[in-house]
Amino acid sequence: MASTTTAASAPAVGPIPFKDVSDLATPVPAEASSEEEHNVLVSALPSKLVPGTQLKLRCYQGFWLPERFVPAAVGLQRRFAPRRDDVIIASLPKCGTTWLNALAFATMARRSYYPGGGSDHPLLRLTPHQCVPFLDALFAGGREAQLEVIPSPRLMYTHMPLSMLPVHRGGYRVVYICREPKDMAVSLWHFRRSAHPELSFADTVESVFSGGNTYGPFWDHILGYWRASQSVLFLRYEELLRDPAENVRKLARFVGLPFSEAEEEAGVVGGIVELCSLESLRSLEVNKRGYMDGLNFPRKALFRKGVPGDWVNHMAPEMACRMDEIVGDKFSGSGLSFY
Ligand code: PAP
Repeated sequence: MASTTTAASAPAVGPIPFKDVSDLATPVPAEASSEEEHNVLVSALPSKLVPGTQLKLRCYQGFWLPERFVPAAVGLQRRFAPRRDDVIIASLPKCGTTWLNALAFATMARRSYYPGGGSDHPLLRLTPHQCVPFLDALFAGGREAQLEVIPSPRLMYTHMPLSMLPVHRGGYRVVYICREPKDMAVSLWHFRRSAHPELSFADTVESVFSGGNTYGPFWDHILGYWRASQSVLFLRYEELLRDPAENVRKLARFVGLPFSEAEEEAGVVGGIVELCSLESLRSLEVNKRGYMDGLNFPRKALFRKGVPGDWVNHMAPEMACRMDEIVGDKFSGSGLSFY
């Protein structure tokens, strides 16, 4: 990965909204032998269901991945060919991915798409997730060739742990976002409930804090990126809420596209923050209606409350205390804390 001090050269034409180009490359059918290999590999791994859902997880190299994404992890490790100016957003689900995708897209694409009022910005007609390709789904679905048609610099996102990315084939930049774990669990429960209304809150929280939830254990996921934070830009959802403009500037510097004085004076940073605010995204038709691509979750479930500390409205003090003890124990000595 690139160091935080490396500056990228002037941008080419990317990133462009992925949805606008994703039909240009046809899927490459997996070879029968490699598909068979994958099936054997996947079926040999420990498995379990996410409580209250039919989503099967498999434990691959220490992480509980959705079953269909295990071949994606293998594909990412073996075949993903990052470009030097790639930017990858990484996160656990419900830690601010949608917001960061929007902010990073608006920041990196600002010379093609002006983020100010009255513009026809792609984020006004597409969801943030439609603008930024999801590596896990592309590699799981044999659609990775679609990444080749995107002009540089590419912006992509993943929920995979750092160990599933081809770190030795370096040169690209990784931006990670983490969130206070109790709030992450609360957000996850609300999101899943939009498709599974009977889902138990206690079961969801227990599964998150036992380490067995999607892409978990969460502590290993977070610590993997935290320990690499010399080269990874490590952001926190709560910090983004506290000072979005400063975090956008930090992001722009990290991807080698710092804001010029003229841009600062023209209020470009404020324009990006406003365009990507929860209120703004939530009010758009494209984010209000329909379902997430390929999933049975309504898009609007991604835009809920967006506040720190919502766990207090859901967890009894004893439960919160127990979860804090787990977090204290798992992050002890790491230099990372959530309080
Ligand atoms: P994903 O990983 O499945 O894409 P993600 O976007 O990380 O989900 O999580 C959704 C959370 O981010 C929601 O938090 P909540 O349930 O606690 O409310 C959602 O409200 C919040 N969120 C989405 N967009 C924004 C935004 N523009 N600003 C602040 N928070 C946001």
